[in-house]
Amino acid sequence: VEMERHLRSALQNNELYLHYQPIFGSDDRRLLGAEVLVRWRSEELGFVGPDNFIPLAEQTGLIVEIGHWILKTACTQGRKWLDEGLKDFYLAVNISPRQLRHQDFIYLLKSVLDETGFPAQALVLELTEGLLVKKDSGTAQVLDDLKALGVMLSMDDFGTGYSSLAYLKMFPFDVIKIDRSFVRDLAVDASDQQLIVAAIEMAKALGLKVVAEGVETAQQLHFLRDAGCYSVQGYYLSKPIDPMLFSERIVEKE
Ligand code: G
Ligand code: G
Ligand code: G
Ligand code: NA
Ligand code: MN
Repeated sequence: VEMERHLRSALQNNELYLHYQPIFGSDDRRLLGAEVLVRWRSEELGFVGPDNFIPLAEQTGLIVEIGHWILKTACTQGRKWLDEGLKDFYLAVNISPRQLRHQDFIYLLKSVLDETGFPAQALVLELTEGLLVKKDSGTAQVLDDLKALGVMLSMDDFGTGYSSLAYLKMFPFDVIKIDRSFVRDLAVDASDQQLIVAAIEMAKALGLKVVAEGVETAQQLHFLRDAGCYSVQGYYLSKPIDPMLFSERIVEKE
C-alpha cells in the first residue's frame, strides 16, 4: 500500500529511468538490438527492482501509464541512435499482459511510433506466456493487429511455461527468447544442452529467430553459437546500462 502510493507519483517525480542491454550476434558480436529494462529509484524507498514494482503496477493498472512512458522514452532514444547511424538495430520492450489487453494499447503504440519516428519494423514486443493462457480471441486479435502495424513479437522466457509450443502455433510470433534458466547450467547439465539444441532447431523449422538470454560465460556463448543460436544477451557481453554508456561503449564502436 505504501509502495503503491509512491509508485503513483514515480512518473511525475522523474524517478523512473531506462537501462538498455545490448543483444549481439553470437558469431561476430555485431550489435543487433537492445532490451529495454525499467528502473525505479524512489525518493522514499530507495532503489526498487522491477521484479517488485512491475507486478504492483500490473495489479493496480498503473502499468498502462508507466508502460506508455517506457515505450515513448525508449522509442525516442532509439530514434536518436538510428540518427547517429546505427543500422539494422532494434529495441525489445517488455509488455505486461494488462498493458497489452488495454483497449487503447494499439492506439497508444501507434501514436508513440508516429510521434517519435521510430520505425515499427525496429520494435520488438516481448510477451510472456502469462498473457496467452487466457484463451480469449481478444488476445489473438490484438497480436494480429500488432503484426499488421509492422512490429515483431517475441515470446519471452521460452521454455518455462507449460505450452509454449502450442502458443507458437496459435499466435504470430517472430522470435523466441530462450529463458536464462536453460542457459545457466549449460556447462553441467546435458539435458539443458539438448533442450536448447532442440529449441533452436524447432525455431528454425518454424522460421523464427532465436535469442538466448542470461549468457554469463564464454563457454555458454560458444555452445550457443555452435548450436546455431543467432543472437545472445547477457552479463558476459554487457549488463543493462544507461543510454549514455550505451552510446559511448556500444553505439560508437559500431
Ligand atoms: O531488469 P531485471 O532483470 O531486474 O527485470 C526483472 C523483471 O522485470 C523481468 O521479468 C523483466 O521482464 C521485468 N521488466 C523489466 N523492465 C520491464 C519493463 O519495462 N516492462 C515490463 N512490463 N517488465 C519489465
Ligand atoms: O540467413 P539469411 O542470410 O537468410 O538471413 C537473412 C538476414 O536475417 C541476415 O541479415 C541475418 O543477419 C538475419 N538473420 C537470420 N537469422 C536470424 C536470426 O535468427 N536472428 C536474427 N536476429 N537475425 C537473423
Ligand atoms: O526475461 P526477462 O525480461 O525476465 O529478463 C530480463 C532480466 O534478466 C533483467 O532483469 C536483466 O537484468 C536480467 N539479466 C540480463 N542478463 C543477465 C545475465 O547474464 N544473467 C542474469 N542472471 N540475469 C540477466
Ligand atoms: Na524480457
Ligand atoms: Mn526473459
